[in-house]
Amino acid sequence: MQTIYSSDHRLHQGVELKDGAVSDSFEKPIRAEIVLKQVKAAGLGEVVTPNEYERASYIGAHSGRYVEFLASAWDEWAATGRTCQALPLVWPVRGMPSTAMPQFIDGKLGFFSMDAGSPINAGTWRAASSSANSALTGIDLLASGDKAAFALCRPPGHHAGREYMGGYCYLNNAAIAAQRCIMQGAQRVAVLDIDFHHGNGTQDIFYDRNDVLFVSIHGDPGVSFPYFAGFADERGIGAGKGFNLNLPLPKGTTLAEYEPALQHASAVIARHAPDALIVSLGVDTFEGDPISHFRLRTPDYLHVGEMLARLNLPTLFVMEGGYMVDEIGVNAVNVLLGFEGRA
Ligand code: B3N
Ligand code: ZN
Repeated sequence: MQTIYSSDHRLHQGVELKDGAVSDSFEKPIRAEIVLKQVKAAGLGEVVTPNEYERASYIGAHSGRYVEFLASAWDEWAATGRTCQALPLVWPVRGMPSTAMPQFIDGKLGFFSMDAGSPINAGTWRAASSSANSALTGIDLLASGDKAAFALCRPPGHHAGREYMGGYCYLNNAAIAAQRCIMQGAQRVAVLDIDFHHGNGTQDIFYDRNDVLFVSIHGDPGVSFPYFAGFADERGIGAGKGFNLNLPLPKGTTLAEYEPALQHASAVIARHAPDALIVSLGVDTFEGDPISHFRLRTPDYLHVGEMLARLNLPTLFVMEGGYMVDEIGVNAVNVLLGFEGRA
């Protein structure tokens, strides 16, 4: 399969709060470089750069005003004379009377975010839009007849909701891809999220829709980020009722517990009979991941890929998390090799 990759991701390096101090984020440029190196070492297939797309291509998954905010946030922040990364400080939590979008950048940062995990710097928009363009290019490859494609997206996307950034995410690459698929005439799409963290952003975007099924296998949000979404009783709303499935698993989950959940997810996806499958591929389910709590091992990822191949659907893999940088490449590429029957 082809890999879509843009070196623009290097323009973005975030910071985050760790134990009360600000330091470089776990989500760093070397992650994508290590995955790319392994794609080449394994001979997965051609590596191509993403096509350019209009900003309007992100609308549908996101609101117009959120996309405009992201595109202009750095300039608005820099216009105040600050050169540090732009971070939110105030959020509109329960009970606050105003739901209006603030006029000033400091207010907008809180209005359009779920946490302080997605700082904005001079290169963030370029990196985030190139990342989304990689996912869009992947959908176009499927539309032209490719059986599978790998969008090596960075920054990741699955925590970004219709109108918010968070958890290292800005544009929801998988959701933007799913929306394009529908716009191109697909009747039904499925998004399967196998990152350790619940894809709250993707859930948010499709929660009231029955054309895009969202299934997520993730760490129990009672004890893991994002804490406020990802519980089993979140099944969708209105027309979307029954088209959202969360399969939270406990800390310490190994392949023995993971496999039945993936089988269940696969059966539900097969029943939806989608025209395409989009896999939010996070490998922070790995036993050595520094911020996650599952215990999958490197060979397990081959098996995960084999199981996904049994769905026999045009499939776009979209890179999400994974922070054990030495192993992120081999683990991610193992899913793809397993999918291609090259285990
Ligand atoms: O959850 C965390 C976190 C957990 C453990 C940590 N240790 C043990 C150093 C540090 C941080 N942080 C909140 C931000 C997590 C964002 C997750 C992004 C992701 O991979 N999504 O799929
Ligand atoms: Zn994750």
